[in-house]
Amino acid sequence: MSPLAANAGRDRLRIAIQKSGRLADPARSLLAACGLSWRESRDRLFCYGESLPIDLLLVRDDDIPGLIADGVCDLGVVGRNELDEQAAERRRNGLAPAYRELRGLGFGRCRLMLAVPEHWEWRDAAQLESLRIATSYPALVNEWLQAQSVAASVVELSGSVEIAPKLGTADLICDLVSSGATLVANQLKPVETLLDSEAVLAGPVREPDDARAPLAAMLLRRLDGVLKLKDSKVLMFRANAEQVPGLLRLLPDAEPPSRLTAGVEAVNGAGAMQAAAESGLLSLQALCHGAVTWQLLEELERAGAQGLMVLSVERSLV
Ligand code: PRT
Ligand code: ZN
Repeated sequence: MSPLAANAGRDRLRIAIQKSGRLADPARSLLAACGLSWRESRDRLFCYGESLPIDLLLVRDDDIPGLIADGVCDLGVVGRNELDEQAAERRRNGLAPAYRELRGLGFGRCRLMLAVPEHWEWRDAAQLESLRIATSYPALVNEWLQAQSVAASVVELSGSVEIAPKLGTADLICDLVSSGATLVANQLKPVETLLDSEAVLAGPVREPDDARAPLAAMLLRRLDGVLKLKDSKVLMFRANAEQVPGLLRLLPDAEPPSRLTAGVEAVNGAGAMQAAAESGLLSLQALCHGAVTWQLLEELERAGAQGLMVLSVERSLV
């Protein structure tokens, strides 16, 4: 489909996500947390957006960068590894960039790593001269080799990369690693990281200038709210003004002190606030990113905090 045909008269936003695989469920959950809902189609390739004019296209992850480049989709959720590989491939073919990463989404984390047989003594990339590297990411590996000024040959494989050294089709590999168990099972060890990857939201280099633009902006704003609050908690407590600096030092992951506000919005009720005001205590709240453990609460209590309460954050536009 030509980009023009794909784009003509579209007033609904279309997002490509993986149909099945590692990124499929988390991508859906994340979009649902942004307030999107869909009517499932029978063929399960296209889901019509019900709550908002935002539809889903369910595809293979490898197809997502191309669908964005062709204007068939406006956004896509795809691994950075896949996006960067196809971008490197475009560069190799002298094509202009066609998509860009808009947000890291914090799931599907893995690393593209060079791995060598366990018994090798690894020093540096110069060792790779004239060797064969099996990978499903030839463009990224070639760019990396070039940056290292090393001439090695890249053997492209679409799957089962890690058995290539055993089969004798390559000397080492470059593949995605998450737990590292697959490498261990194949007597390989990771030695260099070429890319830190996670699922990303990708979009075209040129944004649409029609009804899809405000939809995309709204989605990004909601997404930022969801991502920011993913592991966040509101911590509420009371303390004397002079104890506040010491308490803040115990909350390194909290929003800056300016966000720690006195009184007014406290949810522990007017009665408690009144009592706090009368006793000369401040009612305080801090938005904390990261774990708020029992141990932290106990330390805060020892440092003078009273009436500690930890609350989940449902939604926020910040
Ligand atoms: O059908 P479709 O083409 O859509 O799916 P796919 O089979 O190409 O992709 P899928 O679902 O396997 O992976 C989708 C994306 O998940 C990848 O592009 C990465 O961005 C991300 N991801 C995260 C991973 C891994 N972790 C991962 N561990 N993708 C693949 N692996 C493989 C890796 O290649 C190796 O074979 O898992 C094995 C290693 O795992 P560990 O835990 O033993 O290190
Ligand atoms: Zn794939």
